[in-house]
Amino acid sequence: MCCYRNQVRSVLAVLVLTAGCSSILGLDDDYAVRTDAGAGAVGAGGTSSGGGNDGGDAGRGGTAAGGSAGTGGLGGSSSGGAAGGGGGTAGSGGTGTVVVLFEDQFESGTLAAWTLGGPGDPWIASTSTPNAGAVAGRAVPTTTSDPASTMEAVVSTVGHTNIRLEYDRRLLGIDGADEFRAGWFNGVTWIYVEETGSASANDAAYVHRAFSLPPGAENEAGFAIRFECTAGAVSESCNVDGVIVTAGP
Ligand SMILES: [Ca+2]
Repeated sequence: MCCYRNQVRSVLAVLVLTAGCSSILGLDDDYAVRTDAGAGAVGAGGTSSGGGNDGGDAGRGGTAAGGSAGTGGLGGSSSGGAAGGGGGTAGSGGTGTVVVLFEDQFESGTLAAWTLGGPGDPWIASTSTPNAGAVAGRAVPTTTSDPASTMEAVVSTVGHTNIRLEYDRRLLGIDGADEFRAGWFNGVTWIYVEETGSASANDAAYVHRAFSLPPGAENEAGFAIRFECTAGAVSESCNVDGVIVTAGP
């Protein structure tokens, strides 16, 4: 009798322990314990209102047979921080403006802006054959020692791009033995945009010339422009007016 009663007590003790401490049975706290209705617990919703966090995981269904799936957690509040501002608009290319780096219309009546060279008679500021205004640059070299008469001007293009050279010229009586040349200096060598070579020229009026110079003309402290005239007769001349060097856009 006593042994039978002891066995009963032992079984009851196990049942009491089992009912009083679920952790002993290894139940995961994340799992909703099956309720009377058999429904899974509701997952916790995201609570952060700062970042609009994702909602909590869906609740897991009860593990016991018959338990239904838990209801998904509520989404986090969307009243969190606003989306970051968009990147600034990229600067546009800018239309830019043309900058005049050098201009001589010769109306001052001098060639102060120029450096003159021989051996021919030098270029002068002359009223005999102007284009715009009353004065132009004019050379009557009276020698065919090439180049006979030169005038050049240094025009720094540092900080500038898209260099352009324009001028008007009128060549009178230039024949095969004569020469007119216009050019620019890239810091190392002269590059000519126009030269008559063995051709003749006898302009009835001024001819406008405009040249967009290559990148070698850009950002060059030693950039310079130059006009050369070579002609033997007193009736032969080179006439230049409206010399302009511009940069950009
Ligand atoms: Ca002029």
